Amino acid sequence: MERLSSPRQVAQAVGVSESSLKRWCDRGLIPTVRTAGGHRRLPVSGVVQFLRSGGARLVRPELLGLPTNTGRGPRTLEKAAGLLQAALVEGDRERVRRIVFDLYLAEHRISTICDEVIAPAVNALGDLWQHGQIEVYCEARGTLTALRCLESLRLILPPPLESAPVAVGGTPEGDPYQLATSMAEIVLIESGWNATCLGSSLPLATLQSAMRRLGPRMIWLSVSHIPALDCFLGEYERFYRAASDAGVAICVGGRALTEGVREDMSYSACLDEVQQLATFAEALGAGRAPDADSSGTHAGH
Ligand code: B12
Repeated sequence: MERLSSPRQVAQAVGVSESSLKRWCDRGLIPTVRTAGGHRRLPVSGVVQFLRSGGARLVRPELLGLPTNTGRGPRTLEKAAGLLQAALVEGDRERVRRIVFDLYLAEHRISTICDEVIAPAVNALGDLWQHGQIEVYCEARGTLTALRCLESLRLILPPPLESAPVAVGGTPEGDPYQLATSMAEIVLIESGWNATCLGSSLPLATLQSAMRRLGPRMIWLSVSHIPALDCFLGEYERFYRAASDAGVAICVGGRALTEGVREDMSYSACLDEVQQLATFAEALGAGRAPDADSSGTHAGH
């Protein structure tokens, strides 16, 4: 359900008069919808896109449901990465959201924020834990905080068009990791897809049922852990063949897909980062054959 604000709330949030705000709406700079009673309402996603294009600055972000002081933090990926790691260690949800939303408002793509800021910060928590520098609860809380932050970022993205191509995905059975597959979902939504992460630790047979019932044009699989390689490769091959017969693209990625494992797999694309997923998806969604070389994509067998 899209979050809507009144013109007064938005005017106060960006520090302009209601009449200036309505003029922006009349010029089509901010999308509006009407309530049953004919009152104007502004989807927060539309206001955020306007802010990203430099249309105005936030004065009272909390009026739009954004963290206090959003819009005043670092706008560069390098500065944000260190700050995010510290906020994740402390499990400070509002600070984590603010850092990530600031980067998004500074017009960084979500795929870039995921690959260059969130993933390295979360991975660093694992290293701190391994070296006895933080408790395991800090690592667990940090991962959960990052997941929640992605979820709240998703809520301020414009919803997919009805004509958007459908994508579904998840992680295979025995793989409990949630963050990378959630990143794939939000990155595809940003790229104009109607994407749904179905969950973690899913038997590939159930993904095959989802393929029949939900009619995706693409399925992504994030593989961070493979409990039994032979079993995975056998099931995966059956799954890939069914998808290929149905004309569904299979995009795979994740740290468990080492060179040796990839050699024994077929796929439409095997990708190392979610930025490459965005490039691949945008080409596929636009009906162009994805360019296997430009994004570092490894074309399938
Ligand atoms: C969070 C976490 C967990 C959580 C996950 C919780 C959750 N809800 O997701 C839980 C508690 C399950 C867990 C469990 C374990 N973990 Co753990 N975990 C981590 C941690 C801290 C972060 C992993 C993560 O989510 N990173 C963020 C993601 C987004 O980053 P990423 O995986 O690199 O993904 C990027 C790319 O790979 C790519 N990508 C990934 N998938 C896809 C898919 C597509 C389609 C595309 C295009 C791209 C793509 O894009 C992403 C963004 O850039 C890492 C730390 C580390 N340094 O890696 C340890 C780590 C992976 N875990 C480790 C260990 C040891 C374990 C346990 C064995 C601990 C234990 N004793 O029980 C268990 C094993 C569980 C299992 N069966 O595998 C070790 C692994 C060591 C090794 N070499 O094998 C690590 C490295 C920690 C460490 N330094 O020791 N873990």
